[in-house]
Amino acid sequence: MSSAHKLYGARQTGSFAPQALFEEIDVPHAVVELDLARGEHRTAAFLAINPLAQVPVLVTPEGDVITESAAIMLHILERFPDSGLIPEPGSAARDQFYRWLLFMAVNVYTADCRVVYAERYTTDPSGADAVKARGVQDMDACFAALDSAIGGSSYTVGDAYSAADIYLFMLMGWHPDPPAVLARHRGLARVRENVLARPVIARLAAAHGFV
Ligand SMILES: N[C@@H](CCC(=O)N[C@@H](CS)C(=O)NCC(=O)O)C(=O)O
Repeated sequence: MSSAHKLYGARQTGSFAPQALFEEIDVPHAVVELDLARGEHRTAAFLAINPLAQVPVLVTPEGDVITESAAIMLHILERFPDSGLIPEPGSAARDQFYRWLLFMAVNVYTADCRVVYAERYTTDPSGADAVKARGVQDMDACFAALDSAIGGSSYTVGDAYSAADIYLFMLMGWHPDPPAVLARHRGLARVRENVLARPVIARLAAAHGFV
């Protein structure tokens, strides 16, 4: 049993958000970086941890395995309640935090999976291009909804920086054409700029190749 949280991840993947959250709140953690291109997420050792062959995976100090990027974010926020990166329990802002974090995980992340892994989402050997095109359209529609919810605010949930902003920053980086998204959506561009102004994020975003 290890004494620190262990995060299995890979460059430019969903492990960025929990890694950035750990670093923002200065919690000791170990990152095990896998090379997905070399199939390191399909080894027997990793499949024993996550049979889905996906990152991110968090192993808690107690040895419990948590998959699903949003669940990992929520685990960290609950375990470290002084993080300041989630609105107060019971507040209307907390509801909006859950709303948009889950919206992103359920809709934007999966749309991106259809873009990146299009061939997995069709039984038609020639259908991948259409799946990918629809995935991009769906990402665009989701980003428009997020931008509209942000309006003139500084962050995803009002004017307070939260873990939802880290997650949104990551998803914006996955779009095939981020500059086009940012040009269309001033709210998203503002949030991205505010998130990138944070030294921890700027450093990690560069390491992951997001900037
Ligand atoms: N629903 C999962 C999705 C995880 C996921 O799709 N991870 C990708 C990287 S972003 C992955 O591991 N891809 C490797 C593969 O599927 O072969 C989450 O939110 O954590």
